[in-house]
Amino acid sequence: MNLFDRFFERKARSVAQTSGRRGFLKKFGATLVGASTIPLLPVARAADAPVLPQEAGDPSSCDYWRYCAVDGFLCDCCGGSYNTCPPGTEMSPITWIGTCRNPVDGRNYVISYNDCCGKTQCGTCLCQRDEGDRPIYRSDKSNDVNWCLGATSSVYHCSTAIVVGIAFDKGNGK
Ligand code: ABN
Repeated sequence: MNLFDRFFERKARSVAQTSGRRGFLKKFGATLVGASTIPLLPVARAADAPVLPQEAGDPSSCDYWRYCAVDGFLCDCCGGSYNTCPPGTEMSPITWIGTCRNPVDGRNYVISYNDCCGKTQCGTCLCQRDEGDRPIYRSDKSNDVNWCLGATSSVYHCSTAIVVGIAFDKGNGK
């Protein structure tokens, strides 16, 4: 008998000596029940839920909380809304990102200021709050950029303000 056979024979005898059929079924059943609970554990499920902050304020006013770092014409005044482009325009795939405090729940949200492109500039509701903006020579930190340069048409029309997540402060997890 080779080593392999002897090893399994010994294991089988040891299992037979230490457990009866009932014991085996009990352990097997417990394993099945335990395994079935694994998908119920709270594994990052919250990350998939959309972030929908409670709203207050007027999205066609420059004072609206989402616009804290915007530089552009508000799409809400141009036939679109704070998070959609007006008909006939295309949303830029590259954007300027800001962090704004929602006055309703006191939390900070990450806002993406996607430009809408393909029509000449809207011309109403110019809003320049510029929080976190740096001079254009720091191009990585400047919002004074036409993000339509990354779209099919480079013609800028207006800017949206889309919540893309909650901003957590370093350290306290809030
Ligand atoms: N992102 C708004 C914008 C567009 C064109 C030029 C400057 C700023």
